[in-house]
Amino acid sequence: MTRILLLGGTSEASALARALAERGTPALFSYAGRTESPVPQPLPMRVGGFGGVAGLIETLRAGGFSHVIDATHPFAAQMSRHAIAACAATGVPLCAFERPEWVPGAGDRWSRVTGIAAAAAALPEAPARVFLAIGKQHLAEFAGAPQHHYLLRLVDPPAEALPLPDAEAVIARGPFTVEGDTALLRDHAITHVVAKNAGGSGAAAKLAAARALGLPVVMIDRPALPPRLLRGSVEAVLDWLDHGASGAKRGV
Ligand code: 3Y8
Ligand code: NAP
Repeated sequence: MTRILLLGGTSEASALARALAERGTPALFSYAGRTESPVPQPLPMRVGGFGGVAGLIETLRAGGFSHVIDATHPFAAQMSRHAIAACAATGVPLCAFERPEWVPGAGDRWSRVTGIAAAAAALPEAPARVFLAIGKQHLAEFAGAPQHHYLLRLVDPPAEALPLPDAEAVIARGPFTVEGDTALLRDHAITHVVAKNAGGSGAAAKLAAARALGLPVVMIDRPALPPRLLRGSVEAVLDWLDHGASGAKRGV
């Protein structure tokens, strides 16, 4: 009996949810509960952590799940590591659904760094005006560079004071447009953009805007993950479900 646990929270997960709902494949869509009102899905949803690897193992067993699809964000590394461990422990086949990383093109002025703390160190000493488009979970890592003016983009209004002395937040949920992001960077006289190498289209607008305005981008590389079976499109994931998963062993 097929029953899928879909670890979501990205555009890819939402696209896959639509495809599974259209086919009538039994599936449960899982959000971490990071935002106040996540986008509804055409599948039954659960919101909140599982309680670590042990909690996820318990969920897999109690829920009778036949497959796990990890369609979380490339920077949701802990969730992905937990999925690898729990699927290894239970023998439930796992497939990661991930978009390719962005690569610089003509006109891009990227400096690539490893880890979010390194992004703060990559900014100039002299005060700059920085578009910090990495969400809210890692802002404290920029507290060591208080001389800059920071423009933040958050999904929900910040619940407590921002950990940066000179910061303002725009509240918006992507996907974003090149026109909108170009106007945003220009209106705020931004001199530097900091971004995670998320890949996909939902967060790419700011890179095209930075290119159009000739702005430097500090690009944070993705965290490394253990090897796992990976697909890059809804069709390829569905093909795995239909043909590959039965005999699939964990790993690539
Ligand atoms: C809770 C679900 C869909 C999914 C939309 C994608 C596109 C818009 C772009 C910028 C970058 C950022 C951030 C971003 C994008 C999509 C996608 C994507 C980046 C929602 C969502 C959840 C989250 C969590 C949130 C993080 C934050 C990261 C904002 C929903 C809207 C910066 C990542 O306030 C917080 O604590 C926010 C936390 C994790 C990164 C961070 O560390 O702060 N996403 N984003 C998911 C859950 O609870 O499980 O609320 O509806 C989903 C989307 N965010 O179906 O259309 O797929 O990438 N999300 C980054 O890429 O850098 C914004 O501003 O340019
Ligand atoms: P993370 O650091 O990898 O995970 C931290 C903990 O959050 C996990 O151990 C798990 O808690 C819980 N969790 C994460 N994703 C979950 C999911 N889909 N369903 C249930 N529990 C989940 O995760 P994150 O980076 O905070 O990302 C959280 C969510 O936001 C994910 O759905 C991700 O796809 C989405 N998102 C993240 C980013 C980003 O930049 N990180 C960008 C866009 C969207 P337990 O240990 O209790 O099980």
